[in-house]
Amino acid sequence: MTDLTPEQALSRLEIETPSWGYGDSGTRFATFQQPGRPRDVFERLDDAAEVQRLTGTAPSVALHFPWDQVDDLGALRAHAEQGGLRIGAVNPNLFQDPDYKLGSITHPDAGVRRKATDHLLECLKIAEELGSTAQSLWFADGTNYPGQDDLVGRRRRLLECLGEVYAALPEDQELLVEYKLFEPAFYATDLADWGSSLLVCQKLGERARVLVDLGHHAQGTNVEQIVALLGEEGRLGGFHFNNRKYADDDLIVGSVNPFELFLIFCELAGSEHPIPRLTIDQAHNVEAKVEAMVLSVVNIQEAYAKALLVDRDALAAAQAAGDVLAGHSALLDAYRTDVRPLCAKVRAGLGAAEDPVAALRASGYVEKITEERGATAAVAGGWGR
Ligand code: LRH
Ligand code: MN
Repeated sequence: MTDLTPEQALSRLEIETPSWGYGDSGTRFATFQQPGRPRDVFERLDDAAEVQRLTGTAPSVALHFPWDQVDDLGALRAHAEQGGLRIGAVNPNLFQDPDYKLGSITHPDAGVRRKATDHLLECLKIAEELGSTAQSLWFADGTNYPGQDDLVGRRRRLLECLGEVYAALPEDQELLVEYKLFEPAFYATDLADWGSSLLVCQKLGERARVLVDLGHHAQGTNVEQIVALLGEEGRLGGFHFNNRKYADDDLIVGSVNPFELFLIFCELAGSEHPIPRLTIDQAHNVEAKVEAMVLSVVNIQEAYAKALLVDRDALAAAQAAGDVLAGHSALLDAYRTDVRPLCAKVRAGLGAAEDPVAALRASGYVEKITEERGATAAVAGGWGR
């Protein structure tokens, strides 16, 4: 619970955009390239800097390795800082190398586990050079058929590898452990739900916390309740914001279920704990990528603004009195408030645009990068590149 005014709290909101959200992305069916797409991580940072310029609320960028690998990490860090950005969470990639078909840190073969662990240890060093303070870990590890592997054996291998990584974790870094119900594994995913991640974090140590990706739950899951529970345990490390109608659709946050997003921010705004890392994790397969990211930041700002307007005293009184609908209405009143003027005022106060989407369209930025970068590459780059 903050004693800041909604305006003050909103002006302190910081959202992390994903480098891979600016690059090519698609489904198993196709990757459609967009004119003006960034050709390397430096241009992905340029697009992120434009989102920060327009919204004033997106000062950091999450990176993915090796998708964002460069020879000179110092030059990458400097390029980010020149754009008014800092490097956010480092995301190791243990889901594309053919060696990881049957798993990475859970793989039956010790040599493959060694290779996976070495990549995680390398990412600790990469983060140090980039000034990043978080390792954001997602493992595609899982099986497709009963009997394919020993589920307990995989668990022990996972804990052994992560134990080595946690022991090497620099003081200023934390581990964020993401879970996902399924895909690419379709029988058993080794980190399938919040409980599975929480148990791992509790075994590792205080600087290991759970990351909640909004697209990683079974249909009907009450995500805001998971947020409340993990927050109460002091183990809510961060979010991957996006939205879905069916599975891990990675659509624009707030575009399918804005009320759920509002309820998640009600839990965050009502918590004694500071707001955790707020990262967007989306794939803009058909929509304009830079505008999609700008709209996503605006949707998160508005959800938080509405949550900050909840009359907490009225809510608490209704809940204490068992007045069910008075409690519900206390949330509805805030949710139904038009917070666009408040958010516009806060953005203007930060030197950003009152209406970032309109400002982007009027800026000619997309036309400029399309001119500079050319229409599309000969061959689709595939995810994140
Ligand atoms: C997995 C995931 C993970 C990222 C990837 C791009 O579905 O959410 O967070 O590494 O998307
Ligand atoms: Mn994610």
